[in-house]
Amino acid sequence: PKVIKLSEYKQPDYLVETIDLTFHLDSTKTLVQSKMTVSKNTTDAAPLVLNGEELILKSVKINGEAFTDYKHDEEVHTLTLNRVPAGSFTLEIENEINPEANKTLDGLYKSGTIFCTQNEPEGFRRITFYVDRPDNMAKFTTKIIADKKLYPILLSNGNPIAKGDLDGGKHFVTWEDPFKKPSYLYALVAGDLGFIKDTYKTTSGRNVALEIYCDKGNEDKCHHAMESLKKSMKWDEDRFGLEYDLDIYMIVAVDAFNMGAMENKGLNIFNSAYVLADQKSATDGNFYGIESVIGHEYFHNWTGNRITCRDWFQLTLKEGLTVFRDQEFSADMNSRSVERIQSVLGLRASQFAEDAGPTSHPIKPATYMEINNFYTATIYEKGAEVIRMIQTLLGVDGFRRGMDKYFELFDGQAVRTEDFIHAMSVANDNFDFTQFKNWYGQNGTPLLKSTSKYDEANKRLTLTLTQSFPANAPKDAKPYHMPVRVGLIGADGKDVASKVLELKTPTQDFVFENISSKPITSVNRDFSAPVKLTTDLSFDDQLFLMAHDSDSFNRFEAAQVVAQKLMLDLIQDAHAKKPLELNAKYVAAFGKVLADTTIDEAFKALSMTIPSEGILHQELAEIYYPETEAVRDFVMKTLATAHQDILLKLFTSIDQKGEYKLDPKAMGQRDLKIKALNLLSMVDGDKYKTLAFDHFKSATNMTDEIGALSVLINSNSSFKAEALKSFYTKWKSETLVMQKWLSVQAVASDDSAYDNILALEKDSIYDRTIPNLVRALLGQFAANNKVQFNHPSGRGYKLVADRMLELDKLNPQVASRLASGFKDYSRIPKDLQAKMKPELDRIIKTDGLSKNVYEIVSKILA
Ligand code: HT7
Ligand code: ZN
Repeated sequence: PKVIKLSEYKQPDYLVETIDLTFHLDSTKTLVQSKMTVSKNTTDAAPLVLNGEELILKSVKINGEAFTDYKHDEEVHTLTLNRVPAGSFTLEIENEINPEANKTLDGLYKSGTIFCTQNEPEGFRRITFYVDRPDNMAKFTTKIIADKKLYPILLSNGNPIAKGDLDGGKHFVTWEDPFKKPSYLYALVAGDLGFIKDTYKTTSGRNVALEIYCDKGNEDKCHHAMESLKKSMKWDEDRFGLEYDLDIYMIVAVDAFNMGAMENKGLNIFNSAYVLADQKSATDGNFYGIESVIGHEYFHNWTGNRITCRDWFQLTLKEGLTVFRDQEFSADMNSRSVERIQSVLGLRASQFAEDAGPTSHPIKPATYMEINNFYTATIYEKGAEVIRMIQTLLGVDGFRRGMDKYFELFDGQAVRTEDFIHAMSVANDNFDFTQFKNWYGQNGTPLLKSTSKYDEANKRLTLTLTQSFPANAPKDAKPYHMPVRVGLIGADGKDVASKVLELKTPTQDFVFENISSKPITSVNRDFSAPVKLTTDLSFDDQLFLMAHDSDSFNRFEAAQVVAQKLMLDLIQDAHAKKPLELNAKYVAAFGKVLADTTIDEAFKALSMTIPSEGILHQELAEIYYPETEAVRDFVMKTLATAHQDILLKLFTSIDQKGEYKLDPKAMGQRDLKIKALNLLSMVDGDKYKTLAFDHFKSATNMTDEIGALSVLINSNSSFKAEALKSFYTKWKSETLVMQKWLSVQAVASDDSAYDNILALEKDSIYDRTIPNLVRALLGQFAANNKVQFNHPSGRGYKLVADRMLELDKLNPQVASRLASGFKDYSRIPKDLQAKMKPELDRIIKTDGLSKNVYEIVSKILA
């Protein structure tokens, strides 16, 4: 496959200024008629090359006359028109598509009975021939013609401007989008949909109609999404002064969807998992996720749609910025400290692993084969951290000035990350971002070391910060400009100093004067820079931070640092077959956190979380899967056995009898109960497993129900089979709940997971054309069932390789994401490598492999 390079960017030779589309919808033979005004954008003698994939070309006309001087190359997916008129001209094309046969879920396809589209990044070329790139911005109108009974609701971007009945039981609706946009933001939906409606009045007094569409019967599950939408609209006005700009905002929920959601102008299309929720069928995590994704897509209206990307190398321009905005929104709507800890845990689990592995890339990559492979944790989550650092350097007000300047300079344009930085700089006295830009072009998680010296005689503390690069960073990597938030804490637990330091050189000393006694340093507070930090703090210093740090992130972090260090040592002991023993001071400190009545429930629940297997694996030169799992189990069992009384008290003292609430306190309480139950279930004997089964049976909400089921499975309880069966009987008609049921079984650590997966694939609730189901079963197995995926027989590798090859023929985006489990290849023990390598070879040698899978697997094998 061809490698696309940022350095070879060239403006389009032709631009489409307007496009009028007419769709004659039919499940297998949809006729698409497009009428465009096109103008030349270069002085070179260039033919007009349009993108087009899986399209049956019917006719071409230029300025109303039949045109035949073209070449349709179906191999390279282009339509080349030679000798087109020199000035502006109209181009009319008719083509046919087959939405029902389109299982890639890109372009126009059917999710059940609903017609819908997904065009980012390059789906529009599967609808009609077009200059399908984001720097081609055009005004769109859409006329949709369809059977009125089957498809009473016909939607597209913008405002409806005409509708009416037609012969043969058909009807039509015409939509006009007044804003110029790239084709990736184009959308169309048709179906017999249920809906809920509301309105929102903007600060300037405009009324906006809000509509959420779903499968009929699910309307009652759309209210949380609607509330989240209204909160998002208000928040963007309050925080960034940004109002919505159309008269109508629509969201459609569909089951067959490749990702979470899509920010099409005025007509968002969502994976139903990020819209539908009620107490009985959705967990607190689902409710939280819906609010955040609804916010994310809404915030794209300004950061992505009004100002879009010049090319796909700029993806983080809209995604990093919009993730930062949705994280800030979630922080304001919920608990800021819990939100920050959750985002950092997510970043470490996925982005740090990605950045250390074979597909490591900077937030602004220089090359790609398949752009769909670059919708990654790096572009999104590390991208958001880079934006957060800009805010930390400029301050919240300075950042807002920069955002205002960004819209003033670039509204309505397709721009680069450099343009964003330029706006931030000019709005802030030309702040110098020259060195900061290194964050955009260098891959690898930076390492930061902190040491300190206290000079008793001069009452001076010197903090030395040293930055360095990981082994996979570019050879000529340059130091980063990073904001490091630091606090100095006195013996009484109070801050004696706190500031943001700007580290620019490899090593820098920062001097604090008038420090009356030796303080404990708290470095990288609030995780101000996305780095791996090591410090000279002792075990006791960390315990002190755990108890006293005024920065909640570092209070949480101290417990993680301590646990991680102990667990990594224990993994080596386990590998050397030495007996395991857990540090008594740590056991006692853990108990103190449990007993501390000043900590709120949500924070306590987070503090009870010990480092995951994935996090521990990142620190191992050679990954020992069974030993890591055994050590985690040992630590949990030891902590639980030592503190069972207080854990039981935590579990029983939280009364859930009252009204079901979704506020941070109630969610924290449910989380704490499940975390306590999970630990208790590790204690020998059946007592607490019975408690878990009772909790499962008496659950009145999904957080408790699936939480308890997961505990029963993880502890391999004798109630497991009965619980799984009753859950299935109760929920088998609800696909979103069945996805949870599949996942808890896919990650089960015992040997049965493999056979269960084979059986579950045959169950009537499973459908391999629905990405959510594939991800719930195979995706969870490959990514999160480390021991069973890496089974010594190699059967886990073979199963996932088989499924990747089968799915690659249907949906390459889903297939390539399944490859993530193979990314540990270079660090697994030799005997496992000998099993994994033939599977990777088999994949890469397959004829007709997609470039999606080829790009990932070739990087793993490189
Ligand atoms: N901007 C969207 C990215 C996207 C996508 C969404 C749904 C299906 C396929 C997709 N490919 C890329 C999602 C977002 O970041 O908001
Ligand atoms: Zn996004």
